[in-house]
Amino acid sequence: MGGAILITVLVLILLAVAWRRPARHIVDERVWTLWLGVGFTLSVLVALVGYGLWVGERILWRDDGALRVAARAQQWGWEFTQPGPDGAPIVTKDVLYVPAGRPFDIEITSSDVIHSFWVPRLGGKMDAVPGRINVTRLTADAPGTHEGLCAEFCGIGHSFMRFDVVVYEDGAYPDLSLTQAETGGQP
Ligand SMILES: [Cu+2]
Repeated sequence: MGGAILITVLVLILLAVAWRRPARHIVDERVWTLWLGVGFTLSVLVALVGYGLWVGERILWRDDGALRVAARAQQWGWEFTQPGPDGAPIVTKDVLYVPAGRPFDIEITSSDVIHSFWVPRLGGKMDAVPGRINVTRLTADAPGTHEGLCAEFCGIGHSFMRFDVVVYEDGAYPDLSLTQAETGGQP
């Protein structure tokens, strides 16, 4: 947004200058073409592509022993498998528990139609496709609760297909008493 405003204002200023300028040429057009047309555009593009690669690299999973959790979508809810209070995996409905400050890989799949896993505050949106496991890496920096939702229209209950990501202080597992949790799931 900031960059877009900056460029828009710059273009408007140049337009105003051009409008008021007498017919004689103060600056050679080649300077404008070279520095603004090519130089400016290329540097913005290189910066954006560099940033995109850096961000993209961060959400790729790697085999480095990071925490692994699983999300299974079905019309119209989410089932999460994650480590429980004693480390053994537990399965929960519509709530995912993850520790703060540690990257975790999430295996996303679906039992019926295509859904999409999205937690806007954590970034990274990934499709949940039946018969396929898509893995993405996310990190929650601080404890708190983030809203998540299905981002792919999947039927009449799609808009209710929401969930919470509860981020807890690493080592201090939150109270599960309000959650429907069952033990014994496979991560
Ligand atoms: Cu949906």
